[in-house]
Amino acid sequence: AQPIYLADYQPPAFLVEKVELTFKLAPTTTRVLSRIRFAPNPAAVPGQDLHLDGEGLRLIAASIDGTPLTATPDATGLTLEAASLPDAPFTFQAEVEIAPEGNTALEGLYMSNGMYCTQCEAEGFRKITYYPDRPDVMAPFRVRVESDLPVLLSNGNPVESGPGWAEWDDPHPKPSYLFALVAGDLRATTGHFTTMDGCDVTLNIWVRPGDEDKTAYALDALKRSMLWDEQVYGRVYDLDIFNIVAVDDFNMGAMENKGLNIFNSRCVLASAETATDGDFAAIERIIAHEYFHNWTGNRITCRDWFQLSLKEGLTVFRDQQFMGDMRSHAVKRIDDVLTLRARQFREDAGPLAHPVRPESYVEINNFYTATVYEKGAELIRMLRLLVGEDRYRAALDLYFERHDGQACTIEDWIAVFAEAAGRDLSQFKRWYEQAGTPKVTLLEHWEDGTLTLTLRQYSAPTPGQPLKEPLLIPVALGLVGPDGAELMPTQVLELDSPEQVFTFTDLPARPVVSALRGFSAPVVLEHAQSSAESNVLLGHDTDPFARFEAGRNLARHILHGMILDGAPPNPDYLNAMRLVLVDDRLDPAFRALVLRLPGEDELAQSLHAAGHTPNPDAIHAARRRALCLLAEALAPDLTRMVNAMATPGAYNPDARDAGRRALRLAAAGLLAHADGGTKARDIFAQADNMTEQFGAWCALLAVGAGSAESLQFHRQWQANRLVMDKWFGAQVAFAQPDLAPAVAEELTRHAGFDWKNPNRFRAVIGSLGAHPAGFHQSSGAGYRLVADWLIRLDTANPQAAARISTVFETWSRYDAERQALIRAELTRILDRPDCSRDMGEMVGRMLG
Ligand code: HT7
Ligand code: ZN
Repeated sequence: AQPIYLADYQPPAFLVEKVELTFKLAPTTTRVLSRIRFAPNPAAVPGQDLHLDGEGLRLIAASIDGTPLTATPDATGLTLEAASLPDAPFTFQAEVEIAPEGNTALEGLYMSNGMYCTQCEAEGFRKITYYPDRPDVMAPFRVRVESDLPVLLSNGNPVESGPGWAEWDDPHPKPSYLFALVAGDLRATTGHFTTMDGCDVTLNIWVRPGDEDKTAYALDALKRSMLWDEQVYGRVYDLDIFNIVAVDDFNMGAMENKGLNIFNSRCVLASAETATDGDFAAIERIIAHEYFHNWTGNRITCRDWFQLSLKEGLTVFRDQQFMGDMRSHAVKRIDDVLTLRARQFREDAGPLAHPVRPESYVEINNFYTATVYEKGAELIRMLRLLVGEDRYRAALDLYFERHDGQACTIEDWIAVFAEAAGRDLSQFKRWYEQAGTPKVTLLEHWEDGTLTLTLRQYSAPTPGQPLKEPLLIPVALGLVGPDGAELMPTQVLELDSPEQVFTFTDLPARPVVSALRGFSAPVVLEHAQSSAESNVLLGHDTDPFARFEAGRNLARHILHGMILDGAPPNPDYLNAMRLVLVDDRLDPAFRALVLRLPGEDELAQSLHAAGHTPNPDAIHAARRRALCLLAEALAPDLTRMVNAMATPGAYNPDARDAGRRALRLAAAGLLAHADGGTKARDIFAQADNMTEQFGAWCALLAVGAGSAESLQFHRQWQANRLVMDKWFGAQVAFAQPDLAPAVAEELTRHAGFDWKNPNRFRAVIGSLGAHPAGFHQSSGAGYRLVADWLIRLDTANPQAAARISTVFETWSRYDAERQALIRAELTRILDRPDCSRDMGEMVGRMLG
C-alpha cells in the first residue's frame, strides 16, 4: 500500500451543502439511500474529478441530477469525471447494499448483540456509502432510519418518528467521521442539563436491558463535564439532546459522534459491585473527553488526519484538567506522567516513534497513538506554562471564535497562541514535527554562595529523522534548603539551545535542586543527585510531582543495583518509604503511588536507556525480592495501614475513599509478600465492592496464591461480561513468568473466550504481551502464542490486531536470541498473502 503524505494535501474539489440518508436496516442486506448536494469548491483548482470513497459497497443505482450514472466503482470508490459534472451545484443520489452482520472489523455499520451501530472515525463512512470521506468536507446531515427495532438513533435532534422509522436532523456541519447510527432494543437512563443560556438538554445513557443499574455514574459525570466546560472554557452544548450508547463490541474506548457518543460498554457501565475505583475514574475521564470533543474536534475539526493531535492532544489536555479539578491535581499529574512514560516514552524509544504530527501514513488507524494523544497533551501543557494561564485562555477564546465550523491545522493552533501571547512560537512548533524524547542533562556547580546550572538538550535520531534541531523546553525549577525549606520558588527556565547556563547567586547554603517540577516538559532528565538529596525532596518539596519523582528515582536506583549486581536495598530507602507510608498529612492516594515500585517494563526501558541489555527474568526476580524486603521491613506499618484505611459505610467512588482503598490495597499487596496473603484473603472475603474484591484477589495471584478465590470469583461473576474480562486478564497478568504463556493458551480454549470481542481478546492476549517476564520467556512460547492469535485476529479485525501488535515494539532492547525469536514471529505475521494493510504497516515499521 502507498503512503499518504502531509505535503501532498489538496483542498477538496467539491464541498457538500447537504446530506440526506435513508437506512433500511437488515442484517445481511441493509440498503443505504443517499442524496448529496455538491458544489464546486472555490478554493480548489477547477476542473478536477470528484472521487467518492467507497469500500465493500454493492452499488444498486446512482444518478446525478436525476440522470443515471454509468461510472463503475473500483476498490477505492467511484470517480466522477470532471467533464461529466455540472460546474454548478448538483445532486448525487445513490443506493447501495451492505451487510452489517458479517462486519467483524467493527468499522462502518456493524452488529453487536443484535444491535446495529456505527464507527466511522477515521475512514469508516466509506463502508456505508459513497462519499468524500475526509474531515475537511463538512455538511449538515438529515437521516431516516427504518427498522423494527424499538430504538432508532442518529446525530443531531430528533425530528419525527413512527412505527418502524425515525428521522434525525443535525444542523451543525460535520465531517463524515462524526456520523453515527444506532438501532436496538435499548433502555435509557435519562437526565437533564440546563445550559448557561437557559436551554434544556435531554441526556440519555442507552444500554442493553439489565444494565440500567450501572448508568448513574456516567450520567453524573456527563452533567459535571457539561458544567465544567461552560465554567472553565465558556463552551456551551448546542443540541436539544445528547445520547450515549453502550456497545459490547468496540475497537477502542469511545467515539465522539455529534450528539450520539458511542461507548465501549466497559467505559460507561459501573456499579460498586462490578467496577473498580480505576474503572470509575476511567469512565469519568472518557465521558468528559468525548463530551469535550463537541467543541475541540466537532465544531472545530481537523483539516486532514495528519492534524489529529489538534483535536486529540487538546481534548486529552482538557480531560486532564477536568479530572484534576474533580479529584486531585497532584495525584492526577503523577498518574498522567506514569502513563506517558509507560506508553509514549516506550513508543518514542522504538521503531514506531513518530512526531505528534506525522508526515506520512499508510493506515491512519495506526496513528491513534500515545504520541498523538498523550504527548500532544503535554505540548499544550507546555504552551500554557510558557504563555501563562490568562494568555492561554485568551488564545483558546480566539481559537473558538476564529475557527468555529472550520477544519483546521496545527499552524492555525500555533497562530492563536502567537497572537494572544505576542511571541514567536516557531521554535516551539518543532515539538509537533520532531519525534523522540529529548534528553536534558543538568550539571551543578557550587561556589561561594553561587549555584551554576548547565542545562543541555539532546534528541537522538528516530526513524526517518537522523538530525534534530534544538527545542524550546520549559524547565520549571525550584531550590530547596538542606533542611527542606523552600529557598527559591518555582521559576520556568527556557532552554532553547543545545547548552545554556543559569546562575543563582547569594544563596545561604548549597541548595537541593528541584528540577522539572510538575514534569514541565516531556523529557528524560539526567541529574545526578545523592540519595540524601532525593530524601530531602521526597520529604519536603513543595511540588508534589517532584516529591513523587524523588522517591521514584531512589527506587529505580536501588532496583538497577539489585538487577545488575545483586546489591541489597539501602536501609535509608526502606526508612524513607516507611516515613511516607505512615505520614497521615499526605493524601493516601499519593502514598499509594509512592509505595508502588517501578514496573518491569519501566525498568527494562530505563536499563536500556542506561546502556544495558535488560534481562526480563532478572528484572522480575529483583523486583520481587525488593517487594519481599520492603514487605518484611514495613510489615507492622503495612498491617496498621490495611486496618486504618478501611472505608466503612456505603461504597463511594469519590477520590477520597478511592485514595484510601488504593493505599489499603497497596499495603495489603505488599504485605502479601511477607504474610502469604493473609490480609488480602480477609479483604477478599469481606469485600462489598469490586475494588477490594478484585484488588485483594490480584494481590493473592501475585504471590502465587488465590486459587480458591479464582474459583469463587468465577462462580460469582460468570454472567457479567465486563467482570469476566477481569477474570481472564488477571490470571494472565499475575501468572508466574514461566507459566504465563500456558495460562494464556489455556484461557483461549475456555468457552468464554470470544476472540472476536476486542475486550476479551485484549484481556488474554494483550495481558500476555504486557507481562514482560512472561511474554519474553526465553523459549519464545509467549511470542509464538501472541503471533498465532494476531494472525487470526488480523483476518477478522485488522485495526484491533494492528494495535495489539505494539506488544512487540520494544524488541530491539533485548538480547540477540530474543531478538531473533521476535523477528521470526514478526516475519511470519508479515509474510502472509492476506496480511492486512494495518498490520503490514505496523510490522513493516517494527522490522525497520
Ligand atoms: N476520536 C476517537 C478515536 C477513534 C476511535 C474510537 C473508537 C473506535 C475506533 C476509533 N478510531 C478512532 C476516540 C477519542 O479519541 O475520543
Ligand atoms: Zn479523543
